[in-house]
Amino acid sequence: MLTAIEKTDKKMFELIRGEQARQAGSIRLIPSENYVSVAVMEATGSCLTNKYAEGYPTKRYYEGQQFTDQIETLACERAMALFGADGANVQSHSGSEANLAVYAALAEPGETIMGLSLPFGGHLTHGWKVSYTGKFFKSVQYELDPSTGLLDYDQIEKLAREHRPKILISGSSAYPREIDFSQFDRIAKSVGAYHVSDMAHIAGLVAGGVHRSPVPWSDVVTTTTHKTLRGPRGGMILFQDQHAKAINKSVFPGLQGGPHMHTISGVAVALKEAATEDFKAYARQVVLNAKRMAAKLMEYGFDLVSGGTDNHLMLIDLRGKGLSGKPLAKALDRAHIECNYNSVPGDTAPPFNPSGLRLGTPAMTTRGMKEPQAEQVAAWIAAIAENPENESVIEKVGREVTALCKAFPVPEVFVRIRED
Ligand code: DSN
Repeated sequence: MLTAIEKTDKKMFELIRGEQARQAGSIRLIPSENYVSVAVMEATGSCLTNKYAEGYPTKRYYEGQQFTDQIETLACERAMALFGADGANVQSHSGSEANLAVYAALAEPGETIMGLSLPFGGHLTHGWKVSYTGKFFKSVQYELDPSTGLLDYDQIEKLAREHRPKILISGSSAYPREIDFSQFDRIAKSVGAYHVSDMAHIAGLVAGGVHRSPVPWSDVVTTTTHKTLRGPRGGMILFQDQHAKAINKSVFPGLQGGPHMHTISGVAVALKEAATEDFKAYARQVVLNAKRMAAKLMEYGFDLVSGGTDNHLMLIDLRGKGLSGKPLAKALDRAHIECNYNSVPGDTAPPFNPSGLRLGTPAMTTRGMKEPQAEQVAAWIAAIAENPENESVIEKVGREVTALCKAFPVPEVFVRIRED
């Protein structure tokens, strides 16, 4: 039977089908990606995409909110219960918008924000110079200790005392170690700053109890909903009661119009899933897989930033092997192993061809892969890194990856858009 898309738009049908096959047939190691459940996909692809709901539950600017009010309230209640927060806003369209909304709520343009520098693992929106967060606010950036690849809380404190930021940001996009949020809280309090934590990468690990939570140590916590948390793509903000009014006003009407109710319903489903014992086991396995992959990669002679991982990701520093990230990532992609090239601390190579690879285990773990598969992936990466231009090795690895992917199927979604 033809799907509706196939009938209406053959070209788009083929493109979506191609992407679905690509996702099913690749080992996806980009640490910020995952596979959502069929339940999350159904909610996200539901009739809620047809509805405007500007405002907040019971205070909307449009009628017809009999169900949307309940959906948004449910999503907020689940977020607050899962993370132990006083309040939640689930309307941000993305993590970047959530961050900007929070800074705008807590600081005036031109005031100082302080976050981890992008080449050291921070996010663009933590005040990096090309992001508006680095233009609207005065941005001070801390770095990792180049000798250990670790956060240096003494340095952060020194910088905070010197610049006295209005907002101190913790959290990262490429930091493989556990973050001690209590240190950030202490430093922020000592200089009169707000502590904003961006837990986008680790939200699922926090929900699963395998990473300490930033919530008790932060004024405000932002997150995306689609990484380790395994929901649809979106943003979420958790806050202490005292910040509720400012944060909500900043998201709407400050930065956005109507919330994406289809996404919010998918987030609510993902939050329910994240509160289960199955999800706790998933989060544990994500970390076990990452640790095993990291250990194996080091056995194969790779340098890992900070010498390993505590969480879902690792960062290979390829400088010792005389390789750079982009050609190796492209060679791996030809073997259906998907990762991203990334700067490493102290990198002098340009960001478009940096010296590192960033790998993560959330997506492969969703497929049910465990330590033996993590070891196998490390062996394949090592084989291709030996000679990234040897197409016969790449083809051989590619065939083996395809076989492994068949043994660990992904949540089946495409059939769900068939008409019946
Ligand atoms: N959060 C980034 C990542 O880690 O991939 C994208 O903005």
